[in-house]
This record gives sequence, structure tokens and C-alpha cells, in this order.
Amino acid sequence: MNQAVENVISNAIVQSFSKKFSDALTLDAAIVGGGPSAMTAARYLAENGVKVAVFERKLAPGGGTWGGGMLFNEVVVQDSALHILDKFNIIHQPIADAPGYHTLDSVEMASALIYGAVHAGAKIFNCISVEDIVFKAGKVNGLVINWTPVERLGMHVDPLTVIADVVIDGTGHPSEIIRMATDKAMIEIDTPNGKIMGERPMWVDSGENSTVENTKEYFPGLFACGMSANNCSGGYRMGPIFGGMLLSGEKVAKLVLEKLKK
Ligand code: 48F
Repeated sequence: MNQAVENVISNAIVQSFSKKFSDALTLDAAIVGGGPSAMTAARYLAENGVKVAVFERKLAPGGGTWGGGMLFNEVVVQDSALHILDKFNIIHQPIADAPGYHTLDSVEMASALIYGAVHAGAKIFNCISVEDIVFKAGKVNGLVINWTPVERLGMHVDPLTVIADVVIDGTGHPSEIIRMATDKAMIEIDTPNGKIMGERPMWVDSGENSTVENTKEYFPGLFACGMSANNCSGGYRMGPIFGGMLLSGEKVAKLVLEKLKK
């Protein structure tokens, strides 16, 4: 008897997802959060032969990219990060009276970053929240994950785990993964006081530079990029200018490649 087409569709989805998911349970690099810095990192890592997956809490990855500035769906990027926009084929226009700065469509940017990461070989798992880290023998070894609806509804359901050589915290302003590490594993991170310093108010050029400077390994096996790095090291916020995010993603990928010796 021929299988009903309804069964063909359902089986295909279950089997295809199971294969992708079970393969991602052991990774070279696990990225938490699907914002612009994380997507940039995912693409660079995947292109360089790193087995990498992104776990994003929301249905749509892209983080704070989609909404531009105050829901005006345009963002600004400066000259120093144009090579990354060009790599992802994102269209940009120079700002006539502000040499060195460019505008671009934030929806195009979010979708192009996602497409670029997936197309390079990174796996993205949306609607999955990272609720804890795996911490063994003094090192961060992976992630504890669950479905976001389980988290949101407060259902009493045990999670699953992902083992990874390296974890990248790309969770944006709250630095959720580093926070878990400092609070639950009681570790000191690579900041002047060993703790998360906390984000400071708006100062665009300082924040842009310090986001990239503060992109680093904060504890063996645990890196931070984007606003998470900025929050860990007490940098200033910068609003809807995204060059620092892209450059931070590029930098964390380089650091991870060095660490993994790929
Ligand atoms: O904040 P976000 O966009 O990350 P980013 O790369 O970029 C920051 C900019 O968007 C913007 C800015 C630019 O000037 O200031 O804010 O630092 O994206 C972070 C993503 O992480 C997800 C969250 O849903 C968002 O999409 N996320 C946060 N915590 C978790 C998580 C978690 N525990 N598990 C899974 N995903």
C-alpha cells in the first residue's frame, strides 16, 4: 500500500530534523543567540571547517537587527565593516553628509546574515532556549537546551544537552550564558573584577570600538561576542549602528579558529 502523502510529509520532516539535531549534539562550536554578531561568526566558522550550530530562543533569528532604529527599518554601518556587508551581498548606500557611514535595510540585513550562515554550513535551531551550561573539570563543555515554549510556559520538562569544545555567548545585552557561568559555576571571568561589569549608557564611537576589543575568551571554552561582550566588560551602548557587531562576529570566529587550530 502506498504511504499517504500526509505521512510522507510528516516522516520526512521528523527524519530530516532528527538527523540534523542528533548531528548537532556534538559540536566544535556552539553559539547561543542568533543576533548579527553570532550570525557573522557562524558563517566564518562554518566556512573554515568548524562544526557549528546556533541556538536561538525566538522563532526568528536575527536578534535586534530586524527593527532598525525605533522600528524605522534601516540601520547604519561604518566603513570598517563594509567588507562584511559585501561578503553577505547586503546593499548599502553612503550617507551624503556623513562620510564613512552607510545606511542599509535592516530586514535585508537580518535575512542575508541568516542565509549566509546557513548556506556556509552552520546549523540554526530556532525556538530553542539555552537554560544552563555543561561545566566539567573546570571548563565549559556545552549547553543545556529546551524548547522555548517549555521555558515560557514554565513546564516541568527536563532538558537535553549539547557537547561543544567552545561555547560563544551571543545573547546580546544580558550576557545570559556568561551570567549562568558566573552565578552557577561560580567562576571568575576575564574582567578587572572577575565579574560581569555591566553595560554603560550611550556613547556610540566608544561602544563600537570596545565591543570589538572586548570580544574574547572570558573563561576557558567560553567566548562572548556582540553586546554580550560589551556588557561583560562594561562598554558603552551604541544603538542602531551595526559595524561593531559584525566586526565582533568576525573577531570571535578568528579567536575560536585559533583555539581549535582549524
Ligand atoms: O541582541 P542581539 O541582536 O545580539 P548581538 O549580536 O547584536 C546586538 C544588536 O542587535 C543591537 C545593538 C547594536 O548596536 O545594540 O542590540 O549582540 O541578539 C541576541 C539573541 O540572543 C537570543 C535572543 O533571542 C536574541 O535573538 N538569546 C538570548 N538569550 C538566549 C538566546 C538563550 N538563553 N538561549 C537562546 N537564545
